[in-house]
Amino acid sequence: MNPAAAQAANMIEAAHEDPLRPAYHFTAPAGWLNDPNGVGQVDGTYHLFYQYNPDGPFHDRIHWGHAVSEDLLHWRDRPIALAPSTGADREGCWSGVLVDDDGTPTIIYSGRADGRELPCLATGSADLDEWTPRAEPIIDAPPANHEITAFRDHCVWREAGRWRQLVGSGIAGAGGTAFLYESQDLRSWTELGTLVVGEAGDERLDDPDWTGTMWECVDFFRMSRGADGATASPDGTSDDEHLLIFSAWHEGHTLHPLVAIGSYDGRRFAIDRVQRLDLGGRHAYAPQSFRDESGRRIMWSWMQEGRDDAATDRAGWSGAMAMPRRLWLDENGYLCNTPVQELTGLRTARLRPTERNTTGGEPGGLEFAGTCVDMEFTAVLGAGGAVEVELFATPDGAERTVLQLRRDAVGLGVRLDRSDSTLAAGCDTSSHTGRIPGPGQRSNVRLLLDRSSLEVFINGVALTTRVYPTRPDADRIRVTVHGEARIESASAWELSGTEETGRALRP
Ligand code: DQQ
Repeated sequence: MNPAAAQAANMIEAAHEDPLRPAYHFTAPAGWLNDPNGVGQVDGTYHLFYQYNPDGPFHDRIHWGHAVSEDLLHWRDRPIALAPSTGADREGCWSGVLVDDDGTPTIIYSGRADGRELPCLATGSADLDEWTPRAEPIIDAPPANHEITAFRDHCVWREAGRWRQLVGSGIAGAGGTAFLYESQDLRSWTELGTLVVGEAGDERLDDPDWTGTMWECVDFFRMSRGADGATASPDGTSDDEHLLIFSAWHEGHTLHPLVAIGSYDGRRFAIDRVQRLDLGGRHAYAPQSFRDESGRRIMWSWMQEGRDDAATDRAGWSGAMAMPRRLWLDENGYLCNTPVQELTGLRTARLRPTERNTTGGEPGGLEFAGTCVDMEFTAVLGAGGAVEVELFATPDGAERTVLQLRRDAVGLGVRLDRSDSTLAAGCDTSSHTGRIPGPGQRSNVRLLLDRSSLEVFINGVALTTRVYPTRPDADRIRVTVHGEARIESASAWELSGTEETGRALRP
């Protein structure tokens, strides 16, 4: 075996042996994965392209990996779609989208060369397996009349018989933005100015609502309250609202995805309100959504790692996709997300809980065991009542991740405490906190555990995070209620793994 082949085999083997690699979430064969790209459904088949480095578990010389699925759960690798060439993408093929150009599959992406990115285009074969990039960018420079912080990532749609494109950016001294362009043929573009400009103000890296100085991975579409999302085109019904999802970025910090909701007049977007898309912030970064053939708006995002480079290097892999989620606007105009219903198809054994007594001797808790688990329950919380769920916990509590839901004077608060989530050094153990909108006492809670990934959904509010327990007995799930609180209909299932066998770094 030549040294490169031996290195590839070692990386794949290390990834397979890592007990913390998710079993039912999509990961690359090994190496590095970041943003979902070109997500869509063509003739019934779902396509997931993704930012991929097959040469190691670090961000470098980014390719576009490609996988297909019929059920959003089981994926088959396809050949790498894009690789750095000698042209405008010679340093990497960064994020972008897939569109249907009158029957020709077409990718619009950010080609990186000379330390900056420019919009590029590649055309594909009918089966989306072979791609031919154009040597020259389709927009040869960022807008000249602004001092910009960066210029990359794309959202492309049809509007009034023409193509429209947004490119994520930021204006120095002002805030994040997206530049709007128009084209007849996807190759020659006219700039129409900024869609909207954020207000960055002072640097606030720890503020989960800060909109940052640059907007990565802009995703623009419209939706009606109580219905699934359509395209960004303005010819919807009068009760439609427009939504701009972006990932707030600042000088190399990938901060968190946010959603701006408002109205669009064909040139400008007037923001009415901004909300967090996921209370786990950077662990659900760079989301991209599409409308599937059944009309659902489905979103993918990148579950960034939270362990250090040395651990990632040993593991041979980095990055997983969050479960694909269905998006909808509730009747109050809040953007909700929940795992696609297909996921229940992975449920195998139903987990039997054991009743636990509280420290006062009263029955008040349940205990399950498992690390690849889908669990749901209803929490009924009166004033001051709380529910606590310990996850990935050892029997002695030396390792445990704690989710707490508490009803206080203002409403329902959630806290995810990772301070004891691992005995390993070098992991991100910061907490996530947030509020769950709505006045009711009942909350539907869904938990997805997958070895090092944890996704929580409470009444449509998502919290995605990563934890790295070290002990093999860190498999307890303990639910405890405090004060005016009770749990109804708790169920949990083990989920089966979905990874294709015999994967190669360059399929
Ligand atoms: N990742 C890509 C960029 C994008 C960033 C590079 C977001 O195109 O801005 O891999 O994670």
